[in-house]
Amino acid sequence: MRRLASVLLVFAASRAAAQTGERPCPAGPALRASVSQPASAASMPGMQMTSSAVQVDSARREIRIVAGPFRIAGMAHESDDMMMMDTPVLRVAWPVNGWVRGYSVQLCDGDAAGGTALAHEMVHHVGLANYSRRELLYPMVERLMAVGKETPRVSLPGGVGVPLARGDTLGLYSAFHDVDGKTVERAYVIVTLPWIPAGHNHPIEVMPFFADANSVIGGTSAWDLPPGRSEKSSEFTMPLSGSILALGGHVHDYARSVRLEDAQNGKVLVRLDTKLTSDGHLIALGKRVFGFHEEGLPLVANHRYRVIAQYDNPTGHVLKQGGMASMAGAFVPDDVREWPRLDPLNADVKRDIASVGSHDMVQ
Ligand SMILES: [Cu+2]
Repeated sequence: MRRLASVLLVFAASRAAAQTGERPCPAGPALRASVSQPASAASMPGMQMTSSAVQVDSARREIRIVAGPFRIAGMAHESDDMMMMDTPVLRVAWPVNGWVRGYSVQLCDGDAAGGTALAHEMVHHVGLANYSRRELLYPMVERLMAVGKETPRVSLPGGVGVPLARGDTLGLYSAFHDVDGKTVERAYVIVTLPWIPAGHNHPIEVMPFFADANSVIGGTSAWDLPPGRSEKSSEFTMPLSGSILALGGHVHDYARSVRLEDAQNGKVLVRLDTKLTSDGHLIALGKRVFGFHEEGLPLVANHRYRVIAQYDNPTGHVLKQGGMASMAGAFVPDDVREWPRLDPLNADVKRDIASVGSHDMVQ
């Protein structure tokens, strides 16, 4: 439960919006045929291995990643606790030069004769890591986009895109759970990424921004939440200058706010407040859009900043791993060539790569 895996989740579209324009699921046989089997499966007749395929739809300007089959086992639910099934990370080579401007996820039944969508509630989260680029602030691979059941689609404003190059390596990770105890033998995930091809109008180039109040590489960034009022903060130094165009975040129950401060003079730059139930459970965390076609919030190279979370735990006892807080959004670097390089030999980066998918989740 590390973080809000996607950064661009701040632009997550509503469920209603996500349903319009969605393409129907392909029929089961077409789905099964679209994902070729890895060579290792040949030695096991009748056995189907989970794999993935990338399709380029130039007419619609969409890249589709099809992955499967996944078996989603029905479980007897004795409590509300969700039994989650994590899938292995599937590596995918990005096929085109250009900019990604959104992300949506469908779950389809590979055993249906016709095209049949499975309940979106079965998707706990589906995300993409980018092994070819570093996070801005941490020695970690970029978490490009992710969605969960509450947010089936991410959509950037028109004329805005995240750059990806042909040959970039992405990792698809996901987690599912059953609905009503029913087992699905062969589910397929289709991730659709609308893209702006290189050579067309150059969009405003945005990059994911992520800052954690308790950054832990390769493990969970949750902490044990003490009773009463408390704060958790961590500082970072900007590696390059640029501006934040939009900022959201992720917190847990009993959080009051998360804010970004100038660590050198204590000035509050952005503060996101929570909406809580009367007993302190999280309803929503605010977000802030500075605007895409106007000035964003400037952050300056080599300057120190701080992320601070405020909590008020009314339960009277320590909540194990109860605290979590991060801010995530879209960032425009002044000069993208100054983006910090990913060093695959760095111990932190190695630890992070080994943990992709296991601590990333949307909720
Ligand atoms: Cu969390």
